[in-house]
Amino acid sequence: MRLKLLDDGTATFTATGSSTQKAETTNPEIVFFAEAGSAALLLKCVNAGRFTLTVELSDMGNQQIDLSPTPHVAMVGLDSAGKTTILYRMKFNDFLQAIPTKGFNHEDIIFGRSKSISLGVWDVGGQEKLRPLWRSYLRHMDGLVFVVDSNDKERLEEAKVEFQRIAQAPESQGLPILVLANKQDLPQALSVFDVEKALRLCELGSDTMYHTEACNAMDWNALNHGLEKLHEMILKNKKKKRRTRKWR
Ligand SMILES: Nc1nc2c(ncn2[C@@H]2O[C@H](COP(=O)(O)OP(=O)(O)OP(=O)(O)O)[C@@H](O)[C@H]2O)c(=O)[nH]1
Ligand SMILES: [Mg+2]
Repeated sequence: MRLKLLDDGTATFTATGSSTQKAETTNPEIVFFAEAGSAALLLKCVNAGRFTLTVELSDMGNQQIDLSPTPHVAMVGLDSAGKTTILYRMKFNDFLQAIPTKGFNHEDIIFGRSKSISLGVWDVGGQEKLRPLWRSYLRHMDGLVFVVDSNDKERLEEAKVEFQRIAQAPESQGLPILVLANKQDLPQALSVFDVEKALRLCELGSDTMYHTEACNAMDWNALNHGLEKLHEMILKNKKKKRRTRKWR
């Protein structure tokens, strides 16, 4: 089985007895592997558009490389926090009046200063009866977005309980977290500092990467900045995981 990196940033890999498959790669280490001429690759699994390769390298042991074209994140938070409005702002660059989400919405969004970053976003309904389902969405995710209505002081305690519950769930361990302190356009909105304090972000384990962004659902620049930070953390996390595996 061989992996070949093409000029357009995609990679082809050929499995014995199967046709050539093509996957986008944003993984800089693939360049390294290809340049190192290490072509002993085993296609481990291909499911739901996700590609994982096990790479056998004589000097480094086995490594798994995620060739998924797009990292995936779950976006949760109390009902009416603004999740769906944010999702459609980033997807369609427009304001769409959302109705309460009964299940989930899924969109791939493209952002970044040069519109070069893509992220699959799973926006899960926040009504009380739907919250027990949040955890099940986290299983194959690369990150977590928690949206808070910064103006809704009465429900901040409830937001904290739900935030801590999802952040402490086994499925979230190690996932980078982006907190969107939404609805900053409203006059009573709490600052990032107060939102972080209210959610007790300081109680997250020292190995959990997180970032809080003040935004409103129409503020493309703030949303873009927050999502860029999340994307950076996801890439860092993937690198860290690979390094840990390497030394095991
Ligand atoms: N003023 C203001 N209103 C917002 C903002 N973001 C969302 N809203 C409004 O808040 C309401 C709820 O927004 P949704 O996007 O449906 O909230 P949600 O988090 O998806 O809610 P569920 O689907 O029930 O979990 C809508 O009326 C939005 O227009 C914001 O930044 N500022
Ligand atoms: Mg919604």
